[in-house]
Amino acid sequence: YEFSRAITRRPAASITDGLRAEDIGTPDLGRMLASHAHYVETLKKTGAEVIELAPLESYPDAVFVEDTTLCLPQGAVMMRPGAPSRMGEVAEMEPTIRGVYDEVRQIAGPGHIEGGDILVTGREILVGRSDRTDAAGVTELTEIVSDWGHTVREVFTPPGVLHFKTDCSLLDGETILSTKRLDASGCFEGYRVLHVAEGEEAAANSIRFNQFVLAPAGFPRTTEMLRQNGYDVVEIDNVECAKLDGGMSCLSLRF
Ligand code: CIR
Repeated sequence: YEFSRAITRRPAASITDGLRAEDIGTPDLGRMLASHAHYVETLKKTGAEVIELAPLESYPDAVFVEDTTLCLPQGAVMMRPGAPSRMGEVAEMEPTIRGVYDEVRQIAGPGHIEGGDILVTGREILVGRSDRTDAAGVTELTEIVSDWGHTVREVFTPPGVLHFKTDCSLLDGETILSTKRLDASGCFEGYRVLHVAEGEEAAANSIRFNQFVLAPAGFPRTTEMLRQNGYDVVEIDNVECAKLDGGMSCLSLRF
């Protein structure tokens, strides 16, 4: 959760065509740009360098950069998204990654894996199988990162939940913020787990970035609980990204 850099990409006008499980309204670009600017400014406030990429009209979901790459201290792994419309985002991200990493590996397939399903903790890498991440994708990632000394543990994303990290986030090396439904699967045994408040499940997609926890606004009981536990929470408007099943983690690559 301690990072010196992040990569973000500004939302494009085509965001209105972004993927969504359920149609709860068309995202408003103006409001999304304002929230995105607040998000980027908060990352920068920690002293981190933020590489801000230009909007990509041809990929409506490209603002959700997290799904394209796994950034580790030893190197980066370019993902292979399970959503066909998002496959091309990886090649768009690769030159930026090569500019900051010497070691870049690629999930070659046939499996699929998206960054939103990967949680890197202080001791292991948890990968949630989901509609976007399959067994072959997990196996290929395991082969790559075990070369770098990492252990991968395959876990499962609850049915109807887009990504593993839709329902959890890392608060520090040993502490996870999770929904009760995900924690009930037992995947966080041995960790300290804080639960989001009942009815505030969407607050689980927060991120710890240096001194701050960036959390979606509108979940007051969870925010209060985090503050009581000593976290410095910055609330970011996530109403527009939420229409596309996106949250705090999706909007950046952090390393
Ligand atoms: C998608 O369905 O792929 C996008 N609309 C949302 C991606 C969210 N990404 C993430 O949770 N890492």
